[in-house]
Amino acid sequence: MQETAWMVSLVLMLMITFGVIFVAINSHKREEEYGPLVKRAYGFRTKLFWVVALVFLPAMIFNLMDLPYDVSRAAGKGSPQVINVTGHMWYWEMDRDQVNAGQPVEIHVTSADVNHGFGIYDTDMRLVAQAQAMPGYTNVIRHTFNKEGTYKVLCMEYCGVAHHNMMTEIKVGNL
Ligand SMILES: [Cu+2]
Repeated sequence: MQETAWMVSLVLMLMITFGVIFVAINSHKREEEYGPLVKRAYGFRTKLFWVVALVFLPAMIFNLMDLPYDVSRAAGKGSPQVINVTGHMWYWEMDRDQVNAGQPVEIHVTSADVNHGFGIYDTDMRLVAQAQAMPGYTNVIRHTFNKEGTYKVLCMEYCGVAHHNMMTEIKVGNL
């Protein structure tokens, strides 16, 4: 089996080598023949460039306008409500757990030990926002809670035996 594989690779290597030598020898022989062809290809390339530029540039700008970052920042009258979160094995430490509905919230998520996943679920247990809780790094969630209620926070990354106990709540209401 190994012998066969070796023979096949040897044959392929030889074929590639001969191919490279053939191209190298012939490369400067027929410059005149290729001249018009090259010109045509370059012309096509220029046209293609403009088609791509004219189609994709507006499409890209249109798509970038949909990014939520600017909207969430502009929506806030004044400063956002900041929650600082640290994930521990196996609990969440939050410096506040009540926020106003309809007002932007900025959640700074980090971890004191291993990676955790900070996931926020609404009253129907649908995921509304999430970020990785990483040691030595702070991820920021920008979210505006429009519906009042008690939102559940669950750990979204398995982090040890009591991972399932990493639950807390965020109360969204009218303060
Ligand atoms: Cu966890």
